Amino acid sequence: QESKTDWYEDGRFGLFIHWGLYSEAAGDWQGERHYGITEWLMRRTRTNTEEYSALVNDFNPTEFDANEWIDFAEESGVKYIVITAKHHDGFAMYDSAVGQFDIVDATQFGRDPLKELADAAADSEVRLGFYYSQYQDWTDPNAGGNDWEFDPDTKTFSTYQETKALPQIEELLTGYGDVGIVWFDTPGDATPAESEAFANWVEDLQPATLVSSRVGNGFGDFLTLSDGEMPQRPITDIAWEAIYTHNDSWGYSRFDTNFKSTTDLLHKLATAASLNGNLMVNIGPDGNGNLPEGSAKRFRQVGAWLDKNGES
Ligand code: JFZ
Repeated sequence: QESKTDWYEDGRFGLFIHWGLYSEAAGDWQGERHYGITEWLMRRTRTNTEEYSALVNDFNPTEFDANEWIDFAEESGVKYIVITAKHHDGFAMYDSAVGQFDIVDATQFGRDPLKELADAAADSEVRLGFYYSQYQDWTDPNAGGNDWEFDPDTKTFSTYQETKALPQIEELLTGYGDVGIVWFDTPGDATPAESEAFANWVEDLQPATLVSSRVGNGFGDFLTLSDGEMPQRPITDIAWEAIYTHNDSWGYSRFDTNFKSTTDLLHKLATAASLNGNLMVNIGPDGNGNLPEGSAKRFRQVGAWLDKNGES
C-alpha cells in the first residue's frame, strides 16, 4: 500500500544542515569560547535581541553555492536534505515578508539561499525539507524560549503563532516548490491544538509534505528519536529516523573538528536501516557559506562506499 512516507523510508539517508546567524559567530562570543550547540549561543549567553542581531552586519556568506551543496548531497548518497529555515534565534534564512529579520532584508548578502537550493534541488534526485522552530523564537516577545528579555507571564503564544510562525510556514510552502519535509522542533509547552494547527497548516498547503514528530503532542508523519539515540530493536509501526550531528555541535563551530569517522557513519546508517529506520546526519556550514572540509570529506567517503557497495 502506498503511503506518503514511501520516498522517505526508501531514502534511508538524509543530510541535516544547520546554518544561520550563529554560524557567523561560530561558537565565539566576545572572545569567549562556547563549545557544543553553537546555534544556542544567544540563549547560552542571554544576549538580547538587539545585540544578537548585530551579527547581520558581518554575515555575508558569499561563498555559498547551491549547486555545489546539492552536488555534495548527491555525492554523499543522501536522498533528502533538511535545512534550517528558521532556528530558535528567529532569523529567517530566506526572504520572508514577515518582518526584516531575514537574510535578504537584513544582510549585505541579499540573496535567498533557500530559493537557490530549492531550484538546484528541483533539478536533482535530492528532496529538500525545511527545519522550522515553531515554538522557540528568542527574538519574538510572544514565542517560547527567551525569558531573559521577555516576561513569560505577558506572552501570548497564539499571537506569535498567527502573526509569525504560520505565515512563515506558508511562505516556505508556497514559494519554494515541492517541500519534502517541514521539520518542526522543540514543541515546548505547545498545546495539542497548537501542534495540530501546525500539522494541519502544512497539510492544507502541501498535502504530500511530511511533518516531523517534534511538532509535538503526537502529531506528525514520522518519528524523530532523541539526538544521538539509536533504538535497540526494530521499529516497524511508524517511519522513523535517528539523528546525529557530525561533531559536537549542530551549528558551525570554529573549535570543533571532532567529526565521527566515515566507518562510524556507515555503521550508524547500516544499523538504522537494519532496524527499519533512517539516519540523518548534520553538517554545519560556516559563516562564509563553506562546508567544513573535515566533515564534507567524510560524507563524500560514505557516498563513495554506498556507490561501490550499496544499492542505490
Ligand atoms: C534541538 C535543537 O534545540 C538543537 O539546536 C538542534 O536543532 C537539534 C537538532 O534539535 O535539540 C534537541 C531536541 C530534542 C532532543 C535533544 C535536543 N531530544 O529529544 O533529546
